[in-house]
Amino acid sequence: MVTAFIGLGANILDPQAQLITALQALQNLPETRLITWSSLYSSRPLGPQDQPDYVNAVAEIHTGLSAHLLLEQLQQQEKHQGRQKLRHWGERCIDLDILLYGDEQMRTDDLTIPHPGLTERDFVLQPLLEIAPALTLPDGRRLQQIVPSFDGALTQLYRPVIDL
Ligand code: ROI
Repeated sequence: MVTAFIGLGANILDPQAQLITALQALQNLPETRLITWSSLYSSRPLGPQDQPDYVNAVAEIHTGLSAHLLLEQLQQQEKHQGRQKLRHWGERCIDLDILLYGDEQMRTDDLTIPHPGLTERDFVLQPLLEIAPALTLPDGRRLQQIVPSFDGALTQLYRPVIDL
């Protein structure tokens, strides 16, 4: 089993409910257990400003799936929840990103791990710090020492109840 961290985001069609549905779905992926999850956070959009604020969270899973199979499963879940590509960096009803997959570093056409936005975006770093404050990245840097370049005025909302 590999410890992986998943970033969740949404800003249309009841974002909080979409994130809770997606957290529940992580628990139901094959060969996968949901270990813990962060609070939901409200954040200003990175990208075009004429879109609603986002709700973001991070989850920790243990999985027997390879990184690519995990990506496939996450994309299937996004589809299931009605994700449509509207515009580049535009609004979305659910976005599920692999942030970290064990200590792997990889770069393929469809998958870069660690996620390039991980160290840049406060809406990823803050929830990740909430659930894994002692985390060290595959390149040896400590999460706590990273200062994000995008600071979207994050507000911590609440930690949802998920039935495991
Ligand atoms: N902005 C915020 N605040 N949160 C997100 O999850 C998010 N996701 C995206 C883009 C459009 C880059 N902006 C975002 O994909």
